[in-house]
Amino acid sequence: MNAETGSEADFRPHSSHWGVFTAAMRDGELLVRPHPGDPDPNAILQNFPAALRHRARIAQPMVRRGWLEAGPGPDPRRGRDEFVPMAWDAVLDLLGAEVARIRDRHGPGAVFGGSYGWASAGRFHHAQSQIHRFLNCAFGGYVASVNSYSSGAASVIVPHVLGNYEALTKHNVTWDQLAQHTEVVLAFGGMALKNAMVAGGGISEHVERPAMKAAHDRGCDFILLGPLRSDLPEEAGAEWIANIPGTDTALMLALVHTLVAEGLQDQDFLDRYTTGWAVFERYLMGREDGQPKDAGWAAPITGVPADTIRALARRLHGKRVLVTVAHALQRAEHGEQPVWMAAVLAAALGQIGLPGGGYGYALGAIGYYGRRANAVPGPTLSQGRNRHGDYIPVARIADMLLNPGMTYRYNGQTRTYPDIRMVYWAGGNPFHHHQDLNRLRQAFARVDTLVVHELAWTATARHADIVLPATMTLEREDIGFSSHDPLMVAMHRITEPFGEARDDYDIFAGLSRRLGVEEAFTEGRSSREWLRHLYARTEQALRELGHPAPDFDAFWEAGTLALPQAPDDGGPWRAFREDPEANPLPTPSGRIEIFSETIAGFGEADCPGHPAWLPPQDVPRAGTPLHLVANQPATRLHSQLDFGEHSIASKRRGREVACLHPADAAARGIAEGDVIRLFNERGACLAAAHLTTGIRPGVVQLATGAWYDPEDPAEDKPLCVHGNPNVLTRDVGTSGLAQGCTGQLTVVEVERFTGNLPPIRAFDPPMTV
Ligand SMILES: Nc1nc2c(c(=O)[nH]1)N[C@H]1C(S)=C(S)[C@@H](COP(=O)(O)OP(=O)(O)OC[C@H]3O[C@@H](n4cnc5c(=O)[nH]c(N)nc54)[C@H](O)[C@@H]3O)O[C@H]1N2
Ligand SMILES: Nc1nc2c(c(=O)[nH]1)N[C@H]1C(S)=C(S)[C@@H](COP(=O)(O)OP(=O)(O)OC[C@H]3O[C@@H](n4cnc5c(=O)[nH]c(N)nc54)[C@H](O)[C@@H]3O)O[C@H]1N2
Ligand SMILES: [Mo]
Repeated sequence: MNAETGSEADFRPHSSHWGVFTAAMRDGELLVRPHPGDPDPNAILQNFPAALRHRARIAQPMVRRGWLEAGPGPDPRRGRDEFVPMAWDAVLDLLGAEVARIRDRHGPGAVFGGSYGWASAGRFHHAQSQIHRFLNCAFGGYVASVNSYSSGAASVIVPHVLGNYEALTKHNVTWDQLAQHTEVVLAFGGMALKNAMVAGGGISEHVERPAMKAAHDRGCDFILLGPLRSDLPEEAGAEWIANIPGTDTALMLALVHTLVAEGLQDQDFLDRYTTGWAVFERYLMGREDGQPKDAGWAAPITGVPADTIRALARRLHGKRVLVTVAHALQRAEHGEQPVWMAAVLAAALGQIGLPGGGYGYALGAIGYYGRRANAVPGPTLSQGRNRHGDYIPVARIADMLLNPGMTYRYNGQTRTYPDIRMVYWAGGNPFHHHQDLNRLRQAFARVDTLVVHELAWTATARHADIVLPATMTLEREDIGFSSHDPLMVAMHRITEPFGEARDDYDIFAGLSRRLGVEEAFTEGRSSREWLRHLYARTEQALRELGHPAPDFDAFWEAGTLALPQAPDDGGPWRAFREDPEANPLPTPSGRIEIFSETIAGFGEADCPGHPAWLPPQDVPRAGTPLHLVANQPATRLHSQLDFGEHSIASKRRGREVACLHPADAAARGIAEGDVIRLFNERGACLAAAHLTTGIRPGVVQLATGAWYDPEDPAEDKPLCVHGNPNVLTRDVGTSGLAQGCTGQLTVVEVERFTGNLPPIRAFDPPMTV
C-alpha cells in the first residue's frame, strides 16, 4: 500500500464492506490507507488501486447484438454474443420502451427483481435498495427473492425453534464476553478470521483476532471441528478434530447422547427452558428405531473415533461452553439440522444465556456478529412498496426460470413459480453466487430480456442483453454505516467516474423519467440532497438520546462520526434465562423448541419435527470420491474486484488455488503447483494445486469468487479455466422447509491437467461491433 508517499491533507474518508479507509489520487494513482483505529486491518483493501481503471471495467452502455437484431426473446447465444456500444440517451430510450412493453403486456409478475448481491457499502447508492425502489415505482412491484445465500436454511428454521434470527446472531454473545468468560469454544466450521473481516456497510475495527488471543491467553480452550485447520487462527491455539464434511449433526447427536448416557445433561435447564425434549430423547436413545445415536454409531459416519467423541462430551460438562456453528454448515443438504441440533447441544449443556456461554450461531462468519449494536439507526433508502408480493426463496432462481408454473414446497406452503420475462440485476453476480452454472446459463437463455448494471465485465454482465456501466464506490459520495460498527463514515468521492459510468441512482432516475415516474423515484432530490435527507434520521436519534448531534455539514467535514452503542447485556437470551415467563422467546411455546409441532405439521420428509441425522445423498462414491468444500475466499469479497492486485496475487499461473491433502495428491500424481482439473457430472474447472496437511484427507477446498471463464462457451458444459467451483456444485435446496443454497459442499474427482494451458480471458472485455 504506497501509503507513505502521500501527505495527510488530501486523503479523504471512504468505506467498503471490507473496511473503513482513507484514499487519495496521486499522479493518477490511487493510494489507500486503512482506518487508523483499526487494530487488524483487512488486506482486501489492496484490491482497489489496480481495479479502479482496469480493462475489466465497463466504459459505456452496451446492447447485445442478437437482442438488438432479433428483439426480446429466448436466446442460447447469451454469454457468447458480441455487444454494440450505445449512447446513454439511446440506450435509456430503448430500455424504457422494453420496460413499458413488459409492464403493459405482462405486468409485475413477469419481472424478476430479486437482484441478490452484496453491491457496495454506501447506504444511499446501495444497488438493491435503488433497484427495488425503481421497480416499485415503475411496475408497482416485481417478483422478489427472500432470505440469503448466506443463511438460507438458518433464517427459516430459527424463527420456528429459537425465535428471532437477529437476536440469535446480533444480540447475543459478544467477542468481549468470549474474551472474558468462555472456558471452551466448540466451533463447528471454525471462526475463520478471513470471514469476520467483512461486514455489510463497512467496518472500522476488526476485533476478532485480539479477542481470540485474549481468551486463549486466559486459558480458554478452542476446539475446531471441520475439514480445514485454517478455520481458526493461530492465536486461538485450537485443537483440531477433522470430521467428515456434512456430518456435524451426527457428531452433535453423539455428544448429547454421551451426556445423557452418563447423566451429565443439565436436566433443569432442559425442563425449564425447552419443549419437546422427551420426544427427542426417544430418538436419541434409539427407543423407536433401535439405534442409539451414540459415539459408536457416529464414529464411522463422522470419521471421528468414538473415544474422542466421548472424551469431548465429558470435557464440556460443567464448563462455560460456547457452541458456534459457521453459516457454511447450513449451506448444504439438510442444512437446517446442524443449526437446530447445535441449539439442543447448547441447551443440554445448560449454558444458554450466560455471559460467554450458550449458542453463538454464526459468530465469526461476518464482522457484525458478536459486537454491540449501535444505539441509533443509520441511513436507509426506502424501497417503497411491492404491491405484487410474489417471491421465491433466493436460491431457486434457475428452477424458477426453467419451470414456470411448477409447484414447490417452502416453509409449510406449496407455491408456484411465476413466468418471468424480464430479469433485472444491479449489485449482484449470479455467476458468482449461484450453483450449477451450466444450468443457470440455460435458465438465463430462456428470458426475453436480461438487464444488468455493473462496474465490471462479470459473467453476469456478459450474459445480459442490456449492460449499463455503474460507478464504483470510489467515484461517488455516500454514507457508510453498519448496525454493529460504531463508526459512521462520510464517504467522500475519491475520483471521477470511469468512462461513461453513471451512478445506479442516476440510471434509474433517467429511466423513471422515460416511464413517467421520475418524481416518485427521485422525490426531486439530487444525490447530495438524499445524503442530507438520510442523515437526518441519525442526527435526530442522537439528539433524542442527548448525544452530540452534528449537522450534516459538520459530519461531512469531520469525515467520521462515532455512534453510541447499546450495552453488552446478552440481549434477549440473557433476559430469557433470567425469567422465561416474563421474557419468552418468540416461538410458539415461548421456549427453545427441541420438538416443533409446526415443523412436524409441515410433513417434510427432509425436515422432521426434531433435529435428526438424515444421511446426505451427495456423498463420495466411485467416479467422484472426494468432498469439495467451496468456501469464502480470503483475498476478496465473493467475486468483487477479483481483478484487483491482492486477489490476483493469491492465484497461481493465473488460476485459483485448490487445497488438497498430500496423500490424495500422491495417489493422483499431483505435485505442488500443478494445474489440476476438478470435475463431476455437472461440469469441470481448472485450478492450481496446493498440498497441505491442514486439510482432512478426502477433501478438496476451492474458494468461490474466481470469475467464471468458459473455454468454449458454445459447449453445454464448458471447462471453466479459471477455477469457479460453482460449475461443480448442485442446484438443489436444503430441504422442503427452507430451500436454502447448498453450494458449500459437493463431490468431485481431481486429476493432473496435462493439456495445453488455456489462457485466462475472464477479465478481457467481450467483443464489440
Ligand atoms: N459454492 C458456493 N457458492 C456461494 C457461496 C458458497 O459458500 N459456496 N456463498 C454464497 C454467499 S454466502 C453469498 S452472500 C453469495 C454472494 O454473491 P454476490 O453478492 O452476488 O457476490 P458479489 O461478488 O459480492 O457480487 C456483487 C456484485 O455487485 C457489483 N457491484 C458492486 N458495487 C456496485 C454498485 O454500486 N452498483 C452496481 N450496479 N454493481 C455493483 C460487483 O462488481 C459484483 O459483481 O455467494 C454465494 N455463493
Ligand atoms: N474474506 C471474505 N470474508 C467473507 C466473505 C467473502 O466472500 N470473503 N463472505 C461473507 C459472507 S456473505 C458470508 S455469508 C460469510 C460466510 O460464512 P461461512 O459460510 O461460515 O464461511 P465459509 O468460509 O464458506 O465456511 C467456513 C468454513 O466452514 C467449513 N466447513 C464447510 N463445510 C463444513 C461441514 O460440513 N462441517 C464443518 N464442521 N465445517 C465445514 C469450511 O472449512 C469453511 O472454511 O462470510 C463472510 N465473510
Ligand atoms: Mo453470504
